This record gives sequence, C-alpha cells and structure tokens, in this order.
Amino acid sequence: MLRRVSLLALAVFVVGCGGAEAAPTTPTSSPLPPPPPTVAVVTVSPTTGSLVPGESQLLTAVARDAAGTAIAGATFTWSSSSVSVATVASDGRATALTPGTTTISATSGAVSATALLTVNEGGLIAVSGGTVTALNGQLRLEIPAGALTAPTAFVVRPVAAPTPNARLLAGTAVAITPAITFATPATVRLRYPTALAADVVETQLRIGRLTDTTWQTFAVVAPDRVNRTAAARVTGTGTLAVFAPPPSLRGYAQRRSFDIGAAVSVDALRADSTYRRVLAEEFNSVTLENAMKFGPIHPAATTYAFANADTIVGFAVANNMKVYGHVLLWHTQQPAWLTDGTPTRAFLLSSLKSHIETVVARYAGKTTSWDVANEMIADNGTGLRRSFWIEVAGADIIDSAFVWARRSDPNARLFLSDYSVETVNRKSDSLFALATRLKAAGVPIDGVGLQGHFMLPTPSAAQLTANLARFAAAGLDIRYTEIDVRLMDGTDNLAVQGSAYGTIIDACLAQPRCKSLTTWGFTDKYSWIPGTFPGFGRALPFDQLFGPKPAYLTLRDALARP
Ligand code: 9MR
Repeated sequence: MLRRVSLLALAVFVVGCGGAEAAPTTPTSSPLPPPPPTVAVVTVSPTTGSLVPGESQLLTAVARDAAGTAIAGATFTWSSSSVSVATVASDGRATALTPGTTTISATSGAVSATALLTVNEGGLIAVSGGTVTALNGQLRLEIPAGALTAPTAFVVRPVAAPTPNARLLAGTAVAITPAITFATPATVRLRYPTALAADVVETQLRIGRLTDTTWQTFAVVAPDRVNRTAAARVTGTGTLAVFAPPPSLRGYAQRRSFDIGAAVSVDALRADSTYRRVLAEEFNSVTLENAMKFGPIHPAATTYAFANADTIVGFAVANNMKVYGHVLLWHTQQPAWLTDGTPTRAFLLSSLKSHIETVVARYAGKTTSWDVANEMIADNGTGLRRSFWIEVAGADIIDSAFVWARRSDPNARLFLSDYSVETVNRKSDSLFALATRLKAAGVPIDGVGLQGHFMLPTPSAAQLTANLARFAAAGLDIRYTEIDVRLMDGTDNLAVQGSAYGTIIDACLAQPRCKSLTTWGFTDKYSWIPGTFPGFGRALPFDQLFGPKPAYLTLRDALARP
C-alpha cells in the first residue's frame, strides 16, 4: 500500500516537471517574491475578556485577504487603550493590572480589530482547605465535604457592590452565591492574585457575611505575606463575601501609620457618590475645606451653623478617617458681625475665645488636630501679617488661641499653618521664628503645617528636606496640609506634575516628624484653583472623571515602598 502511494506521487512529480519545461518563455533572472496579500479584515478572539489583577490571557488575531483567506505569517501590532488597566505584549498576551476596562487592538497593515477587556477586583478563596480555580474572572470554589451543609461547589464571582452596606467595608466584594451555611465554624482562606494586593492584606482585608442587610465581619487571622494568603473563622448562614481592597493610598499609608488626607467640600460630598466612594477608599484623613471656618460655622454672634461640618465629620467617622479641624484664627472668611464697625481688643479676644471653646469642644474626640492659627506671616515674609486680628488685638492673641484650643480638646494636636513656606526662605524664616517663640513660651503648639500650593517648577528635594529638618530639630511636627500643583492650561505636563508630587511626599516620608500629607481637594472636578487662578488647573491627583493621574501613582508608589 505504502509503495503504491509513493509511485503515484513520483508520477505526478514527473508530469509536473515536464509541463514547466514546455513553457513558451523561460525567466532569465529569479522571480520577485509575490507581493504580500493586502489585509482586508482582521479578527481578534476572544472579543471580550474578564480577568482579575495579575491574571493574563492570550488573544489571537487573524488577518484575511479580500477573498477571506487567512494570510499566513501576517504580523500584528498590539496595543492597549489603558495601560494602567492591562498591558498587552507583542504576542497578544494581555496582563491585567488594575480594575477597569481597556480596549486591546491588533493592527495588521492598515486594518485593526479590538477586544474589550474588563479587569475586576477580586481574590481567590478557599474554605477549610478546599480548592479554588480562577479563570477569566470567574472563581470556582470547591468546599470539602463536612465543612458545609450546602452543596459542595459554588461559583464565586466579583461583584461591584452587592448592597450599599458593602461600601462600609473598604474594598470590593467577591461574593459567593447562593447563600451558604456553615454547620460548624469553618476556616475561609484566601489568596490574592497580585503581590500588590498582598501588601495591604494585613491592614485592609475584610471577610464578611451578609445577613439580611448588614455585613457581619470576621477578623482576618494568620495573614501570610509569603504565600499571600489570609484566613478567617466563619460561622452561620448568609452570603459570604471577601472584601479584597484595591491597592489604595489609604491601604499603604495605614501600613506605615501615615495620614494621607484630602480637603473636603461639603457640596461635593452631598451631591456626588463617586466623590464619596473615592474619598473613603483612598484617604484616611479629611480636612474641612470651608465648613469649619469662622464665617461659615459662626454666622451671627450667638448663632452657630454646624450642619455642614457635622456632615463631613459624620462621613469621616463612619469611614474610619481622621478629621483635621481647619481653622480657628485666620484673616479670611470672617463673619460681618465680627469685623464690621470698630471691634476692640477685648471684643476680639472674647469672641475668639467663645468661638474656639464652642467649636473645638463640639468636635472633641472626633478631630485629631486643629489648624489653630493660619497665615499669620506677612506675604513679604517680614514678620506678622498686619491682619485686623493682630492690629486690633495684638500678637499675643495667637498664643491665647492655642491655649484655648488645648483646653477645649486636650487630645487634639495643634498646628500653625502657612503658605509659601515650604523651602528655607524669608517667609519660612518668619514662620520658624514665630513657631519657636511660641514653643519657648510654653504655648501648646505641636507643629507647623506647610500648605504647599505649588506651581511648576516645584522646589527640589534638597530644598524641601532642609526646611523640614529645621522645624523637626526645633521639636515641632511638620505636615504638608494643602498640597496642589497647578498646571497652566494647554500644557501637557502631567508627568512632571507626577514627579513633583513624588518629590514632595518623599521629602515628608524621609523625615520622621512628617507623618501627614493632605491634598487640597483630590479631584480636578472640585478644585479651588481654576476659580482663583484663571488659566491654571489640573492641580490634583485625580482628574475630573476621578481617573488617577500620574500624581496619584507616584503618591501610591511612594507610600507602598517599604
Ligand atoms: O479652598 C478654599 C476655597 O474654597 C475658599 O473659597 C477659600 C476662601 O479663602 O479658601 C480656600 O482654602 C484656603 C485654605 O482655607 C487656607 N489656605 C489657602 C486655601 C486656598 O485659598
């Protein structure tokens, strides 16, 4: 049989050769290779994908000519529309990085095709040694017999927020459906797919069980950084959820006992659920941007308006965030009843005293610190600003403000804050002189707030570090209290801005007495900059759509470093 086939093949070969010899013309030089077929259509498969961070998926592309024939050896250029969500290698392998969606394109010739890739937050989960597999964002949990009264297999999938209550637990739930019953206490063990997420396991991880409308959380035990697992003992019936926090500023800051804060606008907080979500996920402290200022909170001599401040403080407490009180003694945003006419020293002293006693005492136990005196130094840097407080009441009103604040809340850290004082310069020299005078006089001052309203170019690391060092050496804490880096409209310098944010936070992290950085707002959607500096904007780490900018990533990288 074999032999017969070989003979037949030989016969065909001979006939073929003879045909070629009989051709009317014989080429005199070797023929040019045929032109590559024109690509008419590209297809990519699969056209959609769903991964969790750390997973990857191979996409394949095929190019066809106008006749629909696949073109062998066609080459493709791969790209991802959002490289922070997922990257794609030259062989079509997409690797998921952070939650979001991205369009993966394969281009051959002038023709492209795309696949939509969704990256979900999530982790892996196992119960009492059960096995788990993860594929394309679907997690399958095999529960060992005896651990549960329910059937032994469940599909586990990432969900955005099963109930509004889920948001009370930082992170996003990975839920088991349907509800399951643990006949006896069972150990739930989970593993994170990325090293990044593992870094926050110890401080951020939550395991919860949904009963009716409330989440009962279980303490996470035995976190194991090497194997990236953590476990909890779980009992009862309900939908079990694992809250796997996305890597956040807050998660990393918490780990190093650092306060990463944002100034909060009450209007945005009330109106914008994305604002609320990002604020609570990314920050562990808030400063009230306006709601505790003298005019807004004390509009008439005997009237206080606490509602806005209460709203922000309530949000912070509910989300386990620190509250920085801002501000008691300042020359701006004063109520007319205080400044109109010709106030006397006695009137200003008694008004400020009762103001501080009322406001500081009301929030005692909720505020961890206060900006007691703000912007006391003259803009030309030579000594005190000649505000009406100082002109009428005298410089010792500053001393008194600190004393009244300490008496009204003995646990709050008390700060003196100013702007254009971030490097060693004439103004910061005056701030240093004031702060050290107060401290030497026994006034209860704990530190200075360097506001940090910057534009490009920002100071060098050495300039920032030298200034921090002298306040620290004087026994004062230092904070960056109002950071923003404004950009001129029409310029494309987000990367430069990002490294500026990195330099600023690195300077703080390198100084043991600098344990806090607050940005003045956090999204360009609600920043004071465009209204005050026309032609400038984009000063904050999140853009107007709450997308993280390079500045966000440099802050996060800095906080994540050991
Ligand atoms: O961001 C605040 C803005 O909404 C107010 O209109 C303004 C009023 O003066 O105050 C802004 O916040 C300031 C902060 O309280 C003190 N340092 C400078 C800040 C920017 O002006």
